[in-house]
Amino acid sequence: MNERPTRNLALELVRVTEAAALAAGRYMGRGDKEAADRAAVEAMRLVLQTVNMDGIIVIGEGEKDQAPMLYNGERVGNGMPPEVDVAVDPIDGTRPLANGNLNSISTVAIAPRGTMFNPGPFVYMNKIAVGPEAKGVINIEASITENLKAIAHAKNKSVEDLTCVILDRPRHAEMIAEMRRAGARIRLIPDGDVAAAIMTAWPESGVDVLFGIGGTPEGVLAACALRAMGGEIQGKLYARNEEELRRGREMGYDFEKVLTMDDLVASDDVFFAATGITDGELLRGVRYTGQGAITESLVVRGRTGTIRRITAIHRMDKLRQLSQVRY
Ligand code: VTB
Repeated sequence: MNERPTRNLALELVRVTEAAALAAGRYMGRGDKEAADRAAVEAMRLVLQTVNMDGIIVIGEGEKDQAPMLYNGERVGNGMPPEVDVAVDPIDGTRPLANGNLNSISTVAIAPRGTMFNPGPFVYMNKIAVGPEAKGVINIEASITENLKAIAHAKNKSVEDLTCVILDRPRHAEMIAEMRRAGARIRLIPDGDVAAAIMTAWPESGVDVLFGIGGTPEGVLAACALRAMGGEIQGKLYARNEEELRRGREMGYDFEKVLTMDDLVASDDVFFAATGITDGELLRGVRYTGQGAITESLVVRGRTGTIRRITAIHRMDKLRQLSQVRY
C-alpha cells in the first residue's frame, strides 16, 4: 500500500520532553525531588498544549501523589485530531536526578485513543523486555533460566554472553540468584527501568534483557517505546499484599493475566520521545553553556520504525523572552 507521507507527531513530542528536561536539569544533585518534579511537570504541561492532538492522559502523575497537573484523565494538546491516549513521565528517575546520579530521563508517548493499558491504582508490574532480535521468544510465565536460554538462542549467543538488567531491590533477590546460577551477567540499576527497557532494543547498549518488578506506568511507557522500536515487553500486575489483590479483583483487574504487547499498547501507530536529564548510557544529560543548553533526545515513530537521535542547542536568552516555561 502506498500512502502519502503522514505527519510524525514524535517530532512535536520531543519539544515536550526537551522542555521538561531543561527545567528539571537545574535540580541535579540539589536534593529536592519535589521541586524537580514540579518544574518538569509545569514545563511539560505548557508545551503539551501546543501539540496538534486531542489527548487524554492515561499514564500521568495521578495515582501516587494526587498531582494537580498531568493527572490521569486530563485533556492535553490543542484539541485537533488525532484523538490519542497520552503517557507521560516528566522525570523517570527523580531520585537519581535529586542525588546527582545517572540515567534520569523525561519521556512521553502517544497512541490512538483507547489503545493504552490503564493500570488504575496498581503501581507495580513484573516485566520482561527484549529488543527486536529476541522478540517472540520470551514468556513471562516461564522461568528466568528458560527465558535466558531462549534469548541466547535467538541472538546466537550463549547465556554467559547475555547481560540482564534489573532494579536493585530486595524483592529481586531470588530472581538475581537464578540469573547467577544460569551464568548470565547482571547490571543492577538503582532506578529508571524505562531507559533500561529501551536499552534492550538499542544495539550499542550491551543490554539483552530487562527483568523484574517495577512501576506499571513505566511499563506502559516502555511498551510504547519497544513497540515502536520493534522489541517486546510482557508484564503481569504485581500485588504487594492481600488487600491490593482483593481491591484489584473488585475493580476487574486480573493479576494472573499475562499482559502482552497488545494489551499494553494495542497499535503500531505509536510515537515516543525521551530526553536525557542526567547523563546516561542511552542519552547525555542537559549541559548548560552559559548562553543556553544542549539536550539529547530519542524520537521514535512506530509506523515506520524510524529512530532519531536529536541533539538540540537551546538559546535561553531567546526562550525566556518567548516562553512561559521557567528554564
Ligand atoms: C521503577 C523505576 C522508577 O520506580 O519503575 C521503580 O523505573 C519501581 O518502584 O524510576 P520502586 O522504586 O518502589 O521499587 C522508580 O524507581 C521511581 O518511580
